[in-house]
Amino acid sequence: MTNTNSRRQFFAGAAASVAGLAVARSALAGLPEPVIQTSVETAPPLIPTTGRPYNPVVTLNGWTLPWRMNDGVKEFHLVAEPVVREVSPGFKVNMWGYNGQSPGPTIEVVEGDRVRIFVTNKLPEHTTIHWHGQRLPSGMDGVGGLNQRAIPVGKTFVYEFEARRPGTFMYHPHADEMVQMAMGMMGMWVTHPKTKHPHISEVDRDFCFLLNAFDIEPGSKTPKVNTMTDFNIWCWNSRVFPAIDTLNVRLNDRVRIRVGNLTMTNHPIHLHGHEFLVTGTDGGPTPPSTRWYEVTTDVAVGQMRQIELIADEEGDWAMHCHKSHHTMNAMGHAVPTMIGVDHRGLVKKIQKVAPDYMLMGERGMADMGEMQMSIPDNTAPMMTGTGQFGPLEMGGMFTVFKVRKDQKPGDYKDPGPYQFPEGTVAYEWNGALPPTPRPAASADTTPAAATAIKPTVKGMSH
Ligand SMILES: [Cu+2]
Repeated sequence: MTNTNSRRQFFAGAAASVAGLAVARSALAGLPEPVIQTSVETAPPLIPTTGRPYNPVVTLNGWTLPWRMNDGVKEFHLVAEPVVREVSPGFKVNMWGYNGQSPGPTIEVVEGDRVRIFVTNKLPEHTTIHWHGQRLPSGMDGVGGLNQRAIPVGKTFVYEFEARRPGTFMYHPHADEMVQMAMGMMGMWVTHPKTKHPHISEVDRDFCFLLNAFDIEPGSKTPKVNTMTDFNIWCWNSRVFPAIDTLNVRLNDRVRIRVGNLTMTNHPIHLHGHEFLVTGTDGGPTPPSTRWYEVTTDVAVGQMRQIELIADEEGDWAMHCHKSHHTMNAMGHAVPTMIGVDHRGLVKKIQKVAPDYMLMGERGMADMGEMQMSIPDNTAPMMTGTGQFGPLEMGGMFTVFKVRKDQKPGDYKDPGPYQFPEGTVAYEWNGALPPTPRPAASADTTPAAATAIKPTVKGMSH
């Protein structure tokens, strides 16, 4: 989070200001001017200066949409448009999104707020917005054809409803949905409670992000829109590790993390070093009596989950999807497994006809983390990221939860690598190794483990 000062100024007057306004003023007389975001960095929380107060969220590699109060109604302006999203440095993708980015900005309101959202369609085809999870009048639900006429190219439609219940929500098109979501059209919505809620705790840090995925041929710039399940770019808010910002917190902070899934598969989200409670689901806050501690929670397609924890262990803690192929970037899944294959001499023979040929995976794939292999121009390395001890060999849906004693309240900047106290890092054993006794292979090839459990088996009646 560099460049914080200029962004602070930007947000200070953001409710009434414009940045990179691209829609003609005359066409929008009376509408709030759309605010366009060009940065992919995590914006600081947008402290509300109008309307009811609340404790704002921080959107990973994203931002909150400023609003205008108009006669007691909170007015937002979303512009559906083609955007270029930097998925990681040097990897720029032609997406469709809102107000300059994919995902679109987070919308934050307070329970009971009257909300009016102007949606201008600057896409090459019609669109709608569905307000995923909300209680609202049927005609505001955004399913093209069913609840409304789709918004034609160049037109602006108005959605208006009361934010009736607090929780974590999403928004996305419900018109040519497969294509428009595959192109990155989505965003988050957070409704804060209007008064102290028995099932919603006040937290020191409140993060949110969407799980999203793309199918982008290495070297190409536009997602394939007809892909059903075989996606290759696994993102949090249209970013891949190590380009996803870290979650930086102060020791003993109470932390809430809100996750929504708009990919086409489920993602078991796993946090190291701490246990957490699932304090919210699609239906809102969970009653405390229904909660239990987890270190992984599955977020299914179309679901939202809120997790909460006390960050009481200092350090650098991995946080990632536990499907190991989702912590990799673009890779060919058709590559044969070469572990244990003796192919001495083979590479030299092949290199006579294909000089750049490299054989991967003879000793596992860890070499990929540091290999200087040439990749097509516009893609992300398959396994990447470097920590203080070397390559992380990760990509995709992975980041680091950084817990520090000296992180100031309200400071979200990356504190850098953890300074491990002496004697607390796994170390090399330099002494002699004891002999490893192994049972001789017996005639019936019974594994040693089976032998070991015999006493238990004997106790059972035959
Ligand atoms: Cu996953």
